[in-house]
Amino acid sequence: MSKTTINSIRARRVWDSRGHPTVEVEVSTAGGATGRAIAPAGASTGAGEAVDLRDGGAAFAGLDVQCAISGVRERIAPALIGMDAEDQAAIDGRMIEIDGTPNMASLGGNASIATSMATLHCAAAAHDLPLWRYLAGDRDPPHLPLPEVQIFGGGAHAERRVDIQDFMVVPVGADDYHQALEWVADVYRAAGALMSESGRRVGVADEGGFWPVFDTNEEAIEILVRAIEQSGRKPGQEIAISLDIAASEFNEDGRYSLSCDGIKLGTDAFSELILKWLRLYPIVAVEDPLAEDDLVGLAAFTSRAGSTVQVVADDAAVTSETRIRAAAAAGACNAFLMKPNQVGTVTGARAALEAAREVGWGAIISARSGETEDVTIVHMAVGWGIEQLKVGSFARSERMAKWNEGLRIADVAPCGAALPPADRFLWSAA
Ligand code: 2PG
Ligand code: MG
Repeated sequence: MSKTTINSIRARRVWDSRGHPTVEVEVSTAGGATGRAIAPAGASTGAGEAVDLRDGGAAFAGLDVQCAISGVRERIAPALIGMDAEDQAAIDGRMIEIDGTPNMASLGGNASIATSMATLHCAAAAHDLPLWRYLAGDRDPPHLPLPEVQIFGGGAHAERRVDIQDFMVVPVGADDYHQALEWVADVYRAAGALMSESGRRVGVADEGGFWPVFDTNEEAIEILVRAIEQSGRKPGQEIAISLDIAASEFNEDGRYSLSCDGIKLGTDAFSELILKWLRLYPIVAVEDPLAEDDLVGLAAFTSRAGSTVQVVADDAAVTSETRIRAAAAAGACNAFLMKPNQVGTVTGARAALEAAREVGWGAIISARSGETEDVTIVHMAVGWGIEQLKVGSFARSERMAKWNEGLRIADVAPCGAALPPADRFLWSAA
């Protein structure tokens, strides 16, 4: 038995930012190292994601996770105890084997990702290293990630007050991570003031963005531009806009039903509408602009917008290496949203990142709408040199924990608060 041999795995129920149950796992080694991680949960989930295993039944609207926790205790722990915490691929491979389904339907992706990330933390702790440093290995991390921050939340995160899910800002002109967050704080405050002045401030959506009461989807974009201006920054040059359309949420049989605008559009007309927004507003990224399974539509959209705008596959890629390769081969999208729990293991997430790099795609690591104090993704962003980070808005502790973790890393990492060079981003070619 070596120092890094796993000798205990504990699982427990904790609660997420929506007050829903979720899975926390703690992995310990013979040498006394411990790592802990918590599974996040989505609301607008892609059909191809690893299964988020819930109990069903009466308790907590069916969302309890006792079955996922029993799976960790009774099936995962006996199989992983005795294995080496450093051998992440073997740990993750063993869980996939025990699960026996293509999408973690039996153990639950929530059980597996919490175990997988806890093992990763444990291995870093065994080396007495912060996780970002353990992940970076021999080379120094090149930079901190450029933040992508939600200002208005809509779609499935705000009772569909507007159809578009995330109205976000990207501080493209910021000198470093500190300035990026300072600018975002100013925009968030300015947006809140604008909402109050116009009597539209009714609270915040699931990820801390203002809960919008807009007459049309486009009005939310207009007000976002105004908020950027009022914060004293130049829209486009200093702070740009990014939209997560999450189009699968309001698509039925190829028709997009924009209830806020009172219109139903086919694929071509809906694509044209988004392309018009790209012309009118300083938008640098669009996520899931069309339904997740419409590779043909996404390819046509990408061929028109993709030379200067990020076309981001979230539901369309679900952090799957295979789906990324298939989408890239079809010419659909040019970046992916990396959510480790979509694929259920750290190894799977890493494989998706490598596939994206091979096909020349950008990568944005992302939190989920249901989050906790877990900050693993920030360490992955820095350690793996991922260019962008999306964790919802600039409010609420489950979000701020992640932005703040970036500040702590910037304080000690050799890259300091440096952001990726502007020419790493498509929009700098505009
Ligand atoms: C998304 C995420 C975060 P959810 O769609 O990108 O905004 O939402 O976690 O609900 O899938
Ligand atoms: Mg999304």
